[in-house]
Parts: sequence; C-alpha cells; structure tokens
Amino acid sequence: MAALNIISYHHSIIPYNINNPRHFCPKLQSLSFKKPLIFPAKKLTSRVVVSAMASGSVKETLPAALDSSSDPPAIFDGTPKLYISYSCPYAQRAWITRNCKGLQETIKLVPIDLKNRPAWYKEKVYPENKVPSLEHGNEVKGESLDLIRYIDSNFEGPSLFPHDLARREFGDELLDYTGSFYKAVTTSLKESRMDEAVAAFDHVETALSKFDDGPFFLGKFSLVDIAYVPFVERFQAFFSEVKNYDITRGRPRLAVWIQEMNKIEAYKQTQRDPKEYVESYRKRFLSSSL
Ligand SMILES: N[C@@H](CCC(=O)N[C@@H](CS)C(=O)NCC(=O)O)C(=O)O
Repeated sequence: MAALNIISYHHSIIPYNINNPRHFCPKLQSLSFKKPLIFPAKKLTSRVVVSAMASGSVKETLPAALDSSSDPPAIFDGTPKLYISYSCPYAQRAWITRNCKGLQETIKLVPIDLKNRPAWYKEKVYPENKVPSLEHGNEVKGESLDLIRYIDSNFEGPSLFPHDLARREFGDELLDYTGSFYKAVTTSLKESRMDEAVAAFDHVETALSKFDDGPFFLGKFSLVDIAYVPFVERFQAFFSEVKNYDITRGRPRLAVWIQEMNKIEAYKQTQRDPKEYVESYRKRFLSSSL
C-alpha cells in the first residue's frame, strides 16, 4: 500500500505527539482567531496520517525537460505519463496530486520545455499542445482540475477529496472559484489596482474559516488545497516583491495555511525559486510599464 510506504519513508512526521496539537503545529497556538484553531485529538490523528500520506517524501531526481531536439518517450507503452512544464501552475496541480498519492513510481513525469516544444507532443500526445496532460491506458487527458480529480479517483493512494456531502459541496464550489480567483487577482495586476485582488484574498481567508478541524480549506488536506497553492505561491511572491503587499497581513488563516502547505513534502518538491515567478509575472502583467 502506497500510503504506508510513504509513512515509513517519511521520518520527520514521527516525532509529533499526535495527542498534542502544539507538537503538530506550534505556531497555531500563538495566533488569535474567531474560532480557536485547536484540533480535537481524534480528528488530529487522522489529519497527521493524511498529512503523512500527502508528504510524498519519496525523494525524486527530476528529469531534464524535453525540447524540440528530444526523442519522445515510449508513448502508449502502458506506463502512465504526466506531461508537465516545471514552471506551469496548472501542471503543478497534477504533479502535486501525483506526489501526494505516492505515485512517483507509477506515473512517470515527463517535463516539456514549453518555449522550445517538441513537435511530437502536439502530433502524438496532446493535440491541445498544453500542459498538463496525462497519458493513461490508450487515452490522453488534460485540464488540470479534471486531471487532479481523475488521478485521485483512478489511481491507488490516499483519497484526496472528502466523502461527506457538506465538504464535497464546498470543495466543488471552491474548485469552481479558482478561475474567478485567478482572474480577479490578475485583473488587479494588469490594471494596477488592488481592490479586486484584495477581495479575492479575503474570499480565500473566509473560505478557510468554514471548517475548523484543520487548517486546510476542507479541514483536512484535499484537492482544493492543491488547486489553489500554485497560484497563491506565485501571487505571494509577486505582491510582496513588486507591490510591497503581504497577502497574509490581516489574514491569519491564510498565513497558517501557507505555513502548513510549506511543510508538505509532496508540494515542496514542486516549488520553484520565487524570483522566477516574479520575473515571469512582471513580463506578463506589467509589460506596459517596463
Ligand atoms: N486550463 C488549462 C490551462 C493549461 C495551460 O494554459 N497551460 C499552459 C502552461 S502554464 C500551456 O500549456 N501553455 C501553452 C500554450 O498555451 O500554448 C488547465 O487547467 O490545465
């Protein structure tokens, strides 16, 4: 079982005393919230396990990105393949999901150089010519939000979407909101105003207070956290560096969420140097003022 394997690989979670919330996350206790952020021990037990399963702490040597001079991998040879770009936030969603489920040895990572794309990618793999895409069986599927659900439902490993109806419904709502979140923040950037971005970050802060049995959107870690984190990671770096605006200021739940996300090895392995994000966003959203 993949989940147990990961727990045994991931020694750093073992020292936590699962009966003591402070050991799980000491900093949670020093912040003040409308709802206390102390998680009942019985719920915490399952959270630690989920967090451990989501650790993805099988260390992986990342392959070099394939470009126009590279031969294709053995397409449709029966090995599931996740085509990504290391810098793409949409691809990062699928990559984190694969890591969280402990599928590093099941789903092969195939990074593509999007600036110098191999012709075979569009011709033989994914006619949309975008990343991410997943080759599984005789099919290739795309669209990050569909893919993370697909990987969660069609591969082994811990389930990353809750079973209870209230959480599922809120999860669906938040997954739907990711597009509006991105649009609101990037519109603010393009138009050099803060109002829409501030409202979008406030929306996230409010969403994080809905379930108080853990610091994640649905209480426990889920696909919703995976869907948001690549964008929050980029926005946090850009707003801090370019707008001198700390997106966590006055948003204690967002601050704790980022802190907790940064402890998840499955996600950490997908992070890039924040300077890269800042430069890329500068070109994309501030080009007229350069
Ligand atoms: N809606 C798609 C967006 C994917 C996407 O736009 N990926 C970008 C890289 S971040 C891409 O492949 N761009 C190449 C292109 O548009 O030609 C998803 O959620 O997967």
